[in-house]
This record gives sequence, C-alpha cells and structure tokens, in this order.
Amino acid sequence: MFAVLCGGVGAARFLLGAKEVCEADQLKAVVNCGDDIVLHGLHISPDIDTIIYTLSGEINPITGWGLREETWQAMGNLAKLGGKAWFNLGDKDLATHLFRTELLAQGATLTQITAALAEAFGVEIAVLPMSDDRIETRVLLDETALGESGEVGFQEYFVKLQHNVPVKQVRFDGASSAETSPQVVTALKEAEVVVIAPSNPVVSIGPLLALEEIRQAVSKRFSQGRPVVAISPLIGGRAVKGPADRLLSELGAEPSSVGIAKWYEDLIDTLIIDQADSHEAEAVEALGVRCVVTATDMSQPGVAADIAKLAFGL
Ligand code: FO1
Repeated sequence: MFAVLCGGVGAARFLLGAKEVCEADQLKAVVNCGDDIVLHGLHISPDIDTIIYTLSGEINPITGWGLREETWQAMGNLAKLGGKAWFNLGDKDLATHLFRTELLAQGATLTQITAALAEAFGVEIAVLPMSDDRIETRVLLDETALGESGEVGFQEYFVKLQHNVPVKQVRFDGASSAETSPQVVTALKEAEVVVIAPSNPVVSIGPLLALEEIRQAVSKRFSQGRPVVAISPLIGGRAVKGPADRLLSELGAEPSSVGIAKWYEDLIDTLIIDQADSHEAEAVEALGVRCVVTATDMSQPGVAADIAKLAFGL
C-alpha cells in the first residue's frame, strides 16, 4: 500500500498516473483541508473535490477545478442579487457542497462524507481528509505592497486576490489542537512508501505537516529508514501551477530543488526533480537526500505513471 500526501491539481494528476501502475485499493490519498471554506453556509473542500473529480474523469479540463460541462446559473443570479460571487460555484458542483454540508450538520465526519462522495463518483482510491477537525490556512499579507494588509483566508488570497500580493506569513489556524483520523495514522504507518505529491509545499503540504500526528508519523518513518519520497512541484525553478515559487521566496526559502529538499529536511530520503533542474542534483544529494532526475511535466502522456513507478520503487 502507498500513501500520498496531497494538495489539489498536481496531486490529482499524480494519482491518475499512480492508478495506472498499481491497484486502486493499494493507494491512500491523504488530502489537504486547509483550503476549505464556508461560503453561503456551505462547506467547500476544494482539494478533496479536485481529487475526486479528477479520478472520476469529471474534472473541468480547462480550469483544473470544478466539474466538466458545468453551468453557472446560480452564480449569475447570486451576482444579480448582490451576493458574494467571487468564488465560482457551478450548478453541478453546488450539489457536492449541499450534500457535504447537510451531512456535516447531521453529525457525519468529513472522512465519512468524503468516502460517500468518492463512492458516488466511482473513485476506488481511498480519499482521506487530513483531519475531521477544522484547520484554516490563513495568509498574512505584506502591508508594504499594494496597500493590502492584514490576514485573509486562503481562498481570499488565492482566488479573490489571485495570489497576486506578497505574503509575509502563512499559518494553519486550529492545527495545534486538531487530531487526524485513525485511517490517516494507519495509512502513514503501514504504507510501503509515503509520497509527498508535487503540490505546493507551503500551502498544500504545509497544513498536513502542521498536524502533529502526520509530521510525527512521517518523521518517524524517515528516522527508521523507511521510504518517504517527495516530488518537486517546480520545473526550471518555476511552479507548474499557482504561487509555490513566489511563496517559497517570500517566506525566505529558495524556489529550487535545493529549496524543496531543505523544506522537507528530516522528512524525506528521496526527491524527484525535473530534467530542467538536473544541475541541482548534486547539491540536493549533498544535503543527504537521494535525487532522482526525470521528466515531471504531467501534462505529457505517461509522465505521471512513470513518476509514480519511480516514487513507489516499482
Ligand atoms: N479557483 C479559482 O481560481 N477561482 C474560483 O472561482 C474557484 C472556485 C472553486 C470552486 C470549487 C472548488 O472546489 C475549487 C475552486 N477553485 C477556484 C479552485 C481552488 O480554490 C484552488 O485551486 C485550490 O484551493 C488550491 O489548491
């Protein structure tokens, strides 16, 4: 069994490849919920939904989030009423949030609801929220830039401000007292390999590692010499999607393979990096991290499956 620590789009693409090289029941995705937001009274879990929609073939191929062949009638009407319409919820996608919110109100856990959603979408991989407790990624903006200041929720930073503002600090509200589910703890303990998906190390993997039980489980494996493999989300020092490179620099880390290796210091034994960054392999290995150089552009056919094979040691 293989456990994968996941953000949204990059992780979902990796899992599609992973599914080609091993049985679906051998895969457990542990997914970031720091991006979750309550809007219009609805609980939205973007990374969980991106993974379920991608694995079921229902993802919107243009945006990388939301459902394919979506319509936007509800949002259009909401905008006319003067409601909050900056976070786009498609008509079909709304059903997912209605379903989740109603079941949460009835006392079901996010883990149970996610399993029900995955089953309804025909997803065979175990999709496990990182926690059933609420953890909120909060972003402190640099007040010296653009006149923006103060702290905002992750989606306000990412969608409303289009991650176009310098960041001073990121914190994960609720993480210090949150627990993770027994399913996640067992997955991280029993997996042959734990893989850190090519997701944003700061805001996608950061919330997972901010949970004591997850960090401890990964770090224990590492100290026991059991494989923990990360895949760099950078190609040529740039994020494939989103602000990973900028966030790393803004928070004082290098937006490079070396920077990623240092970010995951004492957690990973292997880092898979892109060919475009091969000149960094020696410097990564000098940090005591085995460095594997390969093609990592998962928009190309077969690449995600090839990386999964390397990561899983198959
Ligand atoms: N991303 C956007 O850039 N704009 C949106 O309006 C938007 C809406 C949205 C609705 C549901 C959902 O599950 C995801 C959505 N996303 C949107 C993507 C999402 O906010 C981010 O890509 C992730 O949180 C980052 O991993």
